[in-house]
Amino acid sequence: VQFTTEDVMALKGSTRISDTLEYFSVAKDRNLILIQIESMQNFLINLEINGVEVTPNINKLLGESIYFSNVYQQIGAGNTSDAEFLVNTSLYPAGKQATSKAYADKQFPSLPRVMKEYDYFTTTFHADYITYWNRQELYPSLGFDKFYDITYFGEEDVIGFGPSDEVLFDKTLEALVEMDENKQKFYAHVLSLTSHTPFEMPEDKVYIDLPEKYKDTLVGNYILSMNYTDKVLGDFIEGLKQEGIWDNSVIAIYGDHSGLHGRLLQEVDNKLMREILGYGYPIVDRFNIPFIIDIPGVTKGTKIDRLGGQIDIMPTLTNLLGISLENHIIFGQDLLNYENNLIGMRYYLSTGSYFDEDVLFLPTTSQRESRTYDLVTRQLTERKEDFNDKYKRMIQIYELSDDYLNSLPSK
Ligand code: GP9
Repeated sequence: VQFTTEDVMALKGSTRISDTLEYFSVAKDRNLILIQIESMQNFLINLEINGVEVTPNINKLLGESIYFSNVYQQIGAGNTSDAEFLVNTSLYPAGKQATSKAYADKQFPSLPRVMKEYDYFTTTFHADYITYWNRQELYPSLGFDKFYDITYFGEEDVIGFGPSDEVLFDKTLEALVEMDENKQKFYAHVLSLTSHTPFEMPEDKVYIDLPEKYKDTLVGNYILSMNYTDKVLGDFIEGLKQEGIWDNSVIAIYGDHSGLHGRLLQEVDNKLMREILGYGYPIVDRFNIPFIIDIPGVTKGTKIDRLGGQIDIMPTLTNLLGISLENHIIFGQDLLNYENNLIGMRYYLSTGSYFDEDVLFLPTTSQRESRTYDLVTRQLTERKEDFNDKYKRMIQIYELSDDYLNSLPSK
């Protein structure tokens, strides 16, 4: 293709924060454990209901992590699998079709591939069948050395879609210990599953009491399932510490996409969300996911409100690991060193919708006039300035990403 990452940066208008590259290589040669939490939205972070924390273990990590609070999902029709694609390539997903199907035959320049150049062993862990979302094609496209699916995790303790997150984290830990004992540094992408809609938890896996009004509501069930996942994640973290892996790793956590959306929400759910947020439940909050990086002994509790998307996760992590993406075409940026981001969405919003540092902009379609949401108040605004310049640049960015994907060689 006839363009470079710099051209993409110019279209976004993004700029370097300072002359020095902050945090470069601070986690050199550490393992990378990248945890994708099913359906996790940002409003859960530090949320208390009747004085009880919903995600106490993740909240505890914040005290020693960099927490990006203004990051958004960017998936298309491929949902969870598109999130996997985004964070492993820093490219835009296909949109109307799952990327794992639309580009099934392609070989992507990717995080696993570049990490292999630095002698990492690259693995991905998901407790479902590999065939769901065509992952038997996606994982070779991404270049993982090894995948672990339900055939490794077994069929005990099934909740909803598959083996519970407890089984996922326990057996993932076993595999990581083995790699560590073999003195093999690794990149492990770990995908949780239990907190998948409809979020119905068996009674013996409910660990907090919610007020009566949450009983049998979607919001209530969502909160209970996220609390469960947080609990077993806490056990996984303890296990990593006991096995001596924790201090020699980078642990990053993010959400793949929203859990509470659309027709699933009843009136009672919207009322509960209004109580939780202190305002109605706008689409800005629906798409807002957490992104947290803990480098034990290095990072300190820092909250960063700079705008980001799932597309930025790969370049942010490679900077920390001292891995160069110099010859890569990427559409994201290192969130610790660049600002003035432009984050695109399509499929769940009309193509060309974007987040910039101030607003979420949705262009005019055949059905609706354009709309603008303020990222601070989260509310619809009456702002009338011309949003078309960024909208046009966003469309151009999608064209470049699609062209690039089409130009890639087959596996
Ligand atoms: C399926 C699981 C859930 O394997 O990852 O996918 P989703 O329905 O959330 O896209």
